[in-house]
Amino acid sequence: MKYAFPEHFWWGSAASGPQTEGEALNFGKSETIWDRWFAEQPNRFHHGVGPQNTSTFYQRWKQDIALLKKLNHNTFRTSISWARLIPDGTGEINPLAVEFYNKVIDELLAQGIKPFINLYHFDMPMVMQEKGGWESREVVDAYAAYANTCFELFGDRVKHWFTFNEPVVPVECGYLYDYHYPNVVDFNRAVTVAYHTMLAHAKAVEAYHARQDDGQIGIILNLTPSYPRSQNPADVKAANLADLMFNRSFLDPALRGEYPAELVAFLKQHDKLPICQPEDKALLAAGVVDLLGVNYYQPRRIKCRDTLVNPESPFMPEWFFESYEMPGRKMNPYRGWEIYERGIYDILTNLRENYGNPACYISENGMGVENEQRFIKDGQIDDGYRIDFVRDHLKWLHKGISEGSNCLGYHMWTFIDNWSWCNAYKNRYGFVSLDLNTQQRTIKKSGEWFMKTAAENGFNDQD
Ligand code: BGP
Repeated sequence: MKYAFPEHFWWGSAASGPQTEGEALNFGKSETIWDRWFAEQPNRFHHGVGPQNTSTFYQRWKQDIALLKKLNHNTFRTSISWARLIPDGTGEINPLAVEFYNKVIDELLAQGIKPFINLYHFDMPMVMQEKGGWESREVVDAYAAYANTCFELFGDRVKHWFTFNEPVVPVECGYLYDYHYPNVVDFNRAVTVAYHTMLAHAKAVEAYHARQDDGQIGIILNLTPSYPRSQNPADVKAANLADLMFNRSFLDPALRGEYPAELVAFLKQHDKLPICQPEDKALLAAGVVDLLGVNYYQPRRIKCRDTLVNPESPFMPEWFFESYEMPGRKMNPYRGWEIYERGIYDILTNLRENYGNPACYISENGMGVENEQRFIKDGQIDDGYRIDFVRDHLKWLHKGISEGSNCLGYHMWTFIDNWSWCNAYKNRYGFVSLDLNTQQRTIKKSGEWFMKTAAENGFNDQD
């Protein structure tokens, strides 16, 4: 069977500044929370590899964009580093950063690749974190000013903007589960961080719309669908709550301009509402996006709790549900994530049926694999498993589109093996492999498959 995609479908991949640029403390860039955390606790990073060099995009941008072109990308997402562009968080602009991002944007356009630019990818400038990070409204305003600066500087050429990538991640990882800096475990503070992030988002959207540029602004959310273990009401209730906390807490304000009443009632009941200002409501309403990016890696399987909560333990989402390990689930053992291709279709269906079928695209999907060197054949990584992964997800995406979903593209995470936060270079995700010693780039089998798929705007089952 032939899986053909709509005309002008976006084929590409996603990356981020902090995971690719390198030169973390050079050319005028100031520290982010990642640079600081690595300096303080290098042991928290796989093999002690930090964010200094990542995949050297700051030097090799031209070569990398040539590779994007070779892979037949018509679109590519990366992010601007706030700490590089405005090293003090507010105020003076770093001219070297302007020069760098201009070169990247211009080269992408010259190669026929539309730049999709994200403004924040987990990379809080340290000076801003010292002011309280997303717990502070001052930082919300500073972010809005930074966003506006980006629109001013690059908006003549960039027509697809994103305010945040996966804004729930810094909330979960930084303020609930001790996976990221600042390693806080505090539900109240997590709620404030989540709320202020969406206020910052709304300010940026409002500012962009006020400019009346001929582009679009969106947000990128990791919409991990919540599947209950069973239809038992206790399991269904548990899954619904997980969905409210992890998905709808960002999806509803982004698409409807307000929080779900059910979530507000839940927070109120537990005395966890953030401090709101009277003007916030109108601001949130102005934050409705033009375009939604959907990152999809894995489903979230949920069951009700089997045990009572220790009332002395910190208040956590898991007071209300547990994750469920479905027997027979298909796993990516390296990342520890379930592979459930149909999830992509379920997300699109939910958006179509419950959110008015917004313009959206798959902004990340991918498979991180450890020790890929073992798959080298004739000098190239023979990653058939990744081809299967992409193809099987694309089939479900295709079905969603054929049923009317307004899904405009598919971006793979990621273009070239890059630095994955605390996992550093443990799991490789790229269409292109990276030799960390020589910085040599080599297209993998999956890259070749994608090259053909993008050129043909689809694939045959046998491809
Ligand atoms: C997403 C992030 C990316 C990327 C990817 C892979 O959550 O947006 O930055 O890293 O996940 O996950 P990981 O790097 O944790 O393996």
